[in-house]
Amino acid sequence: MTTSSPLTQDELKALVGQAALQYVVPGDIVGVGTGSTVNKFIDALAGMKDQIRGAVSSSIASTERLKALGIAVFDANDVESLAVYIDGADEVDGQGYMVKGGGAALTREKIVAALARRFVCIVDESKLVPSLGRFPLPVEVIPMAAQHIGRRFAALGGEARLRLKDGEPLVTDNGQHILDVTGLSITDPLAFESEVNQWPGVVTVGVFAHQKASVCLMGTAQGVVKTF
Ligand code: ABF
Repeated sequence: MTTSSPLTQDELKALVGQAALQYVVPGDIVGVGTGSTVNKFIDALAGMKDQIRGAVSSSIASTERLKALGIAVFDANDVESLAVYIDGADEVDGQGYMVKGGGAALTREKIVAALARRFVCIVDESKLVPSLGRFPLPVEVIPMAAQHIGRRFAALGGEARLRLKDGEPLVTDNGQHILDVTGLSITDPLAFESEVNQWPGVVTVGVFAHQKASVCLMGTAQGVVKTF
């Protein structure tokens, strides 16, 4: 009996990217996230681009990929709401709470997610966690506030590091910086997001609890599982 080799993480991402198409409403404008899993969705979406009006994108990177595939990209201000937002995550728990921002696009992701009636999270099985906090928490900050915010995280037992790119502080699509915070145990994602969101200098915290996922498609060796 031959056993098939386990699927690679890339193949799992392609599986869920394709599976997310079932949530796209023909004739609609689709909310599109950021990251390598979403890239698989974008590539699959191109196969039905004549059935949609276009997309609202959450990053320059996704915008460029969408346009290169001939999919029109609308400004978020051009729409009042979206039927669906498709995005990845760095961590997702069983209730749909997520940690996002590994791709530095968390602010625009949260903005577009807030426009959507349904948030479909697409992940490979490595992203499912019992509770949030294993992945270093991304926080987009106004640069002048970075040290002060880092001290506030230290008071919570966290350690904040400025995200670098080529040895310099990474600058987001919005011109801000990112702190990655380790050592946190996020037992109440809603309360944590509400608390950190209102710290002066915080642009966006990478906990998606108020904008949590309503559907989660997970790529597993057995195929795509709808975990909720
Ligand atoms: C994006 O997807 C980010 O918020 C998150 O960090 C990333 C996950 O990236 P990947 O799909 O490449 O694992 O939405």
